[in-house]
Amino acid sequence: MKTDIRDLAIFGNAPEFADALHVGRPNIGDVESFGRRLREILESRWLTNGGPFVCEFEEAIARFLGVKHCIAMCNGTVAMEIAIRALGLTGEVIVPSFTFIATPHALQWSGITPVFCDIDRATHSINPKCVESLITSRTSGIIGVHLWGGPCEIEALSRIAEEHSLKLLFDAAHAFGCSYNGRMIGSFGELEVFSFHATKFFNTFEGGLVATDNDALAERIRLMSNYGFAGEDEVISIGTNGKMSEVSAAMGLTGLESLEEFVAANHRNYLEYERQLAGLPGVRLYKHDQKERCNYQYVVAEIDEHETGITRDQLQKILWAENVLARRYFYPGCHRMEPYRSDVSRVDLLLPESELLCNRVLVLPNDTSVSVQDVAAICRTIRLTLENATEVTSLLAQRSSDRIAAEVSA
Ligand code: T4K
Repeated sequence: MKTDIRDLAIFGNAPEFADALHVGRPNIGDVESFGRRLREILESRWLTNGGPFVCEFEEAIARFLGVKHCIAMCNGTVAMEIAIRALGLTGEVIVPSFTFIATPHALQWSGITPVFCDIDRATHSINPKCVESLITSRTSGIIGVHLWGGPCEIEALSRIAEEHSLKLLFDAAHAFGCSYNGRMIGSFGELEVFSFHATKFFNTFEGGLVATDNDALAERIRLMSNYGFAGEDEVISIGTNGKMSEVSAAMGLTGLESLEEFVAANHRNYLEYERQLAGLPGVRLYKHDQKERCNYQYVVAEIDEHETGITRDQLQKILWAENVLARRYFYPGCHRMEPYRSDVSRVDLLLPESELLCNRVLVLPNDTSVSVQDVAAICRTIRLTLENATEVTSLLAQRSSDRIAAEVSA
């Protein structure tokens, strides 16, 4: 156990963890159960194209979410692109910048301009007041992102969408197993899009899904995800290949059997992070509404360098040296990534809250491979660093000037 900052790995010592702790280590579920399904797939020689496991998976998810239609897809990004096209979105769509790049990219890829909107400090999600100020005659829709599994302000967004006749859809990539006013996320807006990527707490290796209560829309999306095929050799719409494979569905069905266990491990660790970091000046954990269901996957710490005396990036480097691969999701913000940052029409873009969070957020490891003892050790490193911030920063400065001197003399 490290009790002196001179023991930190960044100053040349052994790391706290021999094996890296990741943000996004997949939860696996019961290997035997998956193995049985895999054998069945191989023996049946039915590997994809709406096979029995995909059908079973879609039905199971629809029951779990309490939604009429679920269309499983190869990943969340393609699911979003198909959803955008099926909804007939055009022109401009309002979207937060503080999200994974897939959200605006799905629009841009479809020839639609993502109009970046600022977020609310408390929810980290799109701010309905900012949404209203961005609506123009070209706006066709709004995409809310339930960031970290915390629901957007769904009622306010629904009101705005209705008043302006806009389509409202949600990127629910983080929100599988989460609720809003007691109702599972999945049936709000026109549709909601999930990601079941390996790094999500519930995964299908790669995978995604569109959930909707709208019969006609579901039909269109299903057609589009299979090239528009309505029969053996009849194509009735534009389409692409968005299909989920049988092996992914088998992984999903296996994961569903352990879902409660995954959430329980996440929640246990979340509470431990909360306990261990309590009272540490300048560190604030993103809080979930206790009345709602939540998957507790993302443990999101805001590091306020004015209070901690050390920057988020310095803390990240210290943690990485200890083999704790904490992530700066979603730095530097989509608007500061290509092709958006070079777009001259965006030079006046002001997103103060998004900028602030992009520079403060550090996401900490949390999954079934992370133990309570691991969490305690991570938090000890954070506490040791922040409680000695002045000394740590001067040692870091010393270390970098020594390095420069060594390079110059080499
Ligand atoms: N909307 C939102 C809000 C999203 O967050 C995402 C995806 C999407 C849409 C799009 O859904 P998909 O099309 O992906 O279904 C990761 C994921 O690739 C991405 O799916 C996810 N969001 C995003 C938040 O995280 P990276 O670039 O951070 O991944 P990477 O390769 O650095 O992996 C993260 C950590 O996980 C690493 O430390 C290694 C570890 N890892 C990763 C994989 C793939 C493992 O231990 N095992 C693995 O198999 O984007």
